[in-house]
Amino acid sequence: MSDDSLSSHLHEMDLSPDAGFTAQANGTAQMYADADAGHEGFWAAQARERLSWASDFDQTLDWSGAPFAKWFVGGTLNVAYNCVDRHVEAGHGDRVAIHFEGEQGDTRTITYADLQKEVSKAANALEALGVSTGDRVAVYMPMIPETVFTMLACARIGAPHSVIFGGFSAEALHTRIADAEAKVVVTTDGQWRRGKPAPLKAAVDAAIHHGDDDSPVEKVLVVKRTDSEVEWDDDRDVWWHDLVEAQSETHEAQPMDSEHPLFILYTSGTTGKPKGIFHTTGGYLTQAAYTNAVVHDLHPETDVYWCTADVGWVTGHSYIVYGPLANGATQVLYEGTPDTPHQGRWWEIVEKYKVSILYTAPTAIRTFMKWGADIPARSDLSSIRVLGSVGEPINPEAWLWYRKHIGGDRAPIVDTWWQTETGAIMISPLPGVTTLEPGSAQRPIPGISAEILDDDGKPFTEAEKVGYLVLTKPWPAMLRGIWGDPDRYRETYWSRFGPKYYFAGDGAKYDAKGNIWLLGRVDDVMNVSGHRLSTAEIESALVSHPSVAEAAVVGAADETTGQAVCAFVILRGEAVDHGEETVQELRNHVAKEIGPIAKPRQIMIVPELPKTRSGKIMRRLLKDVAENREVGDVTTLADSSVMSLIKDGMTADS
Ligand code: 6R9
Repeated sequence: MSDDSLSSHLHEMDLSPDAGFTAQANGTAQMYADADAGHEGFWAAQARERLSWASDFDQTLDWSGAPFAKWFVGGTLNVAYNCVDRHVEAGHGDRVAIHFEGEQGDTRTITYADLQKEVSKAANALEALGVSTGDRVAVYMPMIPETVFTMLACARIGAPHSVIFGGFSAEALHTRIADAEAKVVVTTDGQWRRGKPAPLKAAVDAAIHHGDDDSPVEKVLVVKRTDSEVEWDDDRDVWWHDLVEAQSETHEAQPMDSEHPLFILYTSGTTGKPKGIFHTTGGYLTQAAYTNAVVHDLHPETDVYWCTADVGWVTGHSYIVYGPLANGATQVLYEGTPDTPHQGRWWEIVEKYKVSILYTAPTAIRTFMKWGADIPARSDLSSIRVLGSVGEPINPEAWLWYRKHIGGDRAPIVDTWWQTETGAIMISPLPGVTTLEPGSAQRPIPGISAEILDDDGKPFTEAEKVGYLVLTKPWPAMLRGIWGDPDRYRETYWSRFGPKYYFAGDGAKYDAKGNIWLLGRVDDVMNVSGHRLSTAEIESALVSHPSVAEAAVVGAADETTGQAVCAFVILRGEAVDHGEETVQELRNHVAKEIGPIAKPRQIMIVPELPKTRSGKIMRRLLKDVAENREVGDVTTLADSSVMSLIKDGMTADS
């Protein structure tokens, strides 16, 4: 579709809420007014309505130690009890919690009663391995039910988990295990990827035997998933089927303080070192449950919900495990890739389970667009009534395709902006309430306050002017800090515009209707297929290769993945440039250091990098090169001939 026909198409569409939808929607226009009338009162009501507290809280928010928040002070509750036991106690034990669909076609149906037994057994097993309240447990697993059992078992005993995405390398795993000082790692022998088993435990072994460091890991609990050969340490390694299966099916959930740490999740920052974002109990669960109810419009008795994220990312934490299970949802958990065994796999799953709410990422939608609308057309998608998008801005074209080919031209799309740090959805339309605007996340949900600031830190409301998104009031699911590094927390989020504003790191603007449009990161963080990667982290991976002297990484626009990693590399004097072979070697090196997702799409070997007089690499100029644009202003370069050197080198190569 050309831009012209796209905009005329948009003009003709009526995207106001459907009356029938509004009549049954969980979200209401009144909520905005209620939250405006009393921020803390609104959240206190959400906390009491949506969760079961072992003891009620006596203060809603303690902001006296800002920017370190305490929510629902004095209250106690158990997250696993809220996500599992109370549903069984309420008579919903027979309700399906998880429809598991393995990549190989194996399936498992897990009811809430089953879940209670599985989580209890896993909690008993972790305790048998010496885990107690406050100990950290690393989880390095694929998308299988045991992963959910493990996370909930940790929550049950108050042992914060640190889930590490199964696509990360041994090296990345090592850093994260060391930073959190995890006592136990839960993993699998391998994982299914495109019909083949890929090893997983091997990376745990390598992460533990890393150089001369003393590993904090005492035990490794291993689920057999692919039946692959693994190395075994009799003193340290334990099979899940030996230990967990032998445990009692009952386990008493102990109430935790509302501010007890629930999990740590590492995310990329602007420096090489990943940040351990940590979340606590009462506030996090309140907002996860509330947003899943009002933004996804989840009705647990009738909906079948499916969030396609990996549990290794925050979306999997909040919208596979905690939000939906706190609400007693029935959901699909799918292990594999969208094109195994064929490109219609997702749509067959939607048809099979009658999925009514689908939450996915723009990069997936753009991939499906590329594969063609005839593929989803082969399945019956009429069960779908709400669509969600998360991870990066969704371009209007992809929005319209999603609405038309997946949503039957009728399902509202919620474009949800949030971050690992925010813990839960912050900016999004409410289905049944909001008149939708394709491409825009629109406005903060009830209970959340945001502004856009100019370079001087002044809020503005003019349309089409570009500024920085900030959050202006504390919210229940906000991060409580960076694990072990309170200063970095203050510096990263609360200093750019002073201590009053949480700086999200995203550019934003308003349109003439007052909708917020998110414009991508303004810092050195890239967004590749909705995954956050830091330029600094990939640069340090590259320079750790013996042939590399210096490296600069930029995110260049990419039609499918949003951004793609492009690296500019200066080789060491003694290193020989073997052309394509060297490039391949460096790409593989990055995959080994960080993981395949960080593999540069393109590596350009260059003689020099553009630097300012103070020695800062001017990534803006490299981005111009990577995106095949005329190179911008070079006047601040220390040596203005560098750019022509780089450009000449590239034309010679191609
Ligand atoms: C949930 C998640 C956070 C960054 C965030 C922003 C981008 C996420 C978005 C979006 C535009 C949306 N982002 N959702 N940008 N529209 N609906 O993705 O967390 O991995 O921490 O990434 O992703 O740039 O700052 P996380």
